[in-house]
Amino acid sequence: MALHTLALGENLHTVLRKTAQFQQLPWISLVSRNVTKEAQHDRERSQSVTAFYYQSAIDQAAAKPSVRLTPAAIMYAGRSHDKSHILRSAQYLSKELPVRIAHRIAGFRNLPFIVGCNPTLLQVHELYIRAFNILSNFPVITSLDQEENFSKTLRQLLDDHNDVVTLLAEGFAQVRKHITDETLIRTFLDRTLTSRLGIRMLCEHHLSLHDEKPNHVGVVNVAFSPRKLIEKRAQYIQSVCQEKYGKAPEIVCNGHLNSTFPYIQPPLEYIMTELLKNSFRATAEAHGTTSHLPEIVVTIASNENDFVIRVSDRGGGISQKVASKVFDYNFTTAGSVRQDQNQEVGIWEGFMDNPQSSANPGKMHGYGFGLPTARAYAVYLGGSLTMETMQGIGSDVYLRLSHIDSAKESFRI
Ligand code: ADP
Ligand code: K
Ligand code: MG
Repeated sequence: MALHTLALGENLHTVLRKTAQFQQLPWISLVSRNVTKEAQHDRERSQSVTAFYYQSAIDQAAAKPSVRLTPAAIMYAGRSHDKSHILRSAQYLSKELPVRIAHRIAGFRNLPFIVGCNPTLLQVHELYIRAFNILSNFPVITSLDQEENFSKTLRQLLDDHNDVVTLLAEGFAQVRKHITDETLIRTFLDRTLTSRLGIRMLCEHHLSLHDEKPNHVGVVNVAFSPRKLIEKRAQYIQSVCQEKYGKAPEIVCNGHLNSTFPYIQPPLEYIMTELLKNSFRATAEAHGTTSHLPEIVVTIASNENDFVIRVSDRGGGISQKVASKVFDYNFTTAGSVRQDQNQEVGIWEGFMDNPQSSANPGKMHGYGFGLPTARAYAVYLGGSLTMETMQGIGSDVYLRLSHIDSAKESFRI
């Protein structure tokens, strides 16, 4: 069957089921591009590729519901000297992760055929199948020795999946021309990115149960200070901005400067980095001829159930034509994405252990993933992200997030 005889609207799954002849098609070999790093992966690979066709284990797992926990449940899960809490956590993850991954694989299979067979997206699809195989074949964990192996496997998988966001950004940039339905992409990416965020938070939480860090219960920083985070990220972005434009605006924080509360810092760090980069870039570009730049003002308000961070810039705002698209994935006014790829999308690299170094080689913009990803994360974390802009003047972005320890039931991870 020739590729051109397929209806473009059909999804990959349907098409693959239709004919086993597909196994001989040359495009399937593209799947291996960059994936097979070592010879030992070969066997896994053939299993993975087989799983594009024979997927009953994945189908069964995908039919199960995911068990999502509140941060409070995660945080206050009893600690015990005999480390049985670590064992329980591993048992939960070894059941839960294959289900979540299977849901994502189902998402890839339901992409329209022309999208799903893009080599870069197939590469990610295969990474998920490989992770599914590794985790669902993992023996039942009953001892701390097994748990240690499981943790090693998790760490390795987290590393293997570091570039997934960059690959998705590249893949979707390549297939955009084939897609007319924006909501299709948005739904897929919102789900895939937030599910990945949840999985990574759970894994990092589990891994960090092994070592005690001051002020932390696993992934939760019990004395999180929004101001400190903002100032730290601003300092980094300032240096990137300085390098790129030869100047950078100052940042001023006001509002509830001294508030601290328990929070899971990494996703907020990602969101704030993206918002600040946008404001720094807009400010530097809107005031191209002057050396003095208007400052960026960040206001913090922390209340009973939620907290709000407003980023306010004088970066010239956004025209009406552009404003309707800024939350679209891959929409950017940065010119050719190839020219200035924004590796910040891979910020989960080194996620948790050293946020300072996790910031990738400095780029101020890139694939147009900053705002949509930040908004998807905010919604996943029980909040919202909105933008008000005054063309010719500047923009205000409001990030609202729920506290994880409020009386109101919070979001689930
Ligand atoms: P990227 O920064 O990679 O272009 P984003 O999703 O972060 O992608 O932003 C999309 C677009 O929205 C930017 O290219 C820019 O045109 C516009 N934008 C975002 N934030 C601001 C801002 N604070 N001021 C002016 N324009 C902005
Ligand atoms: K965008
Ligand atoms: Mg951006």
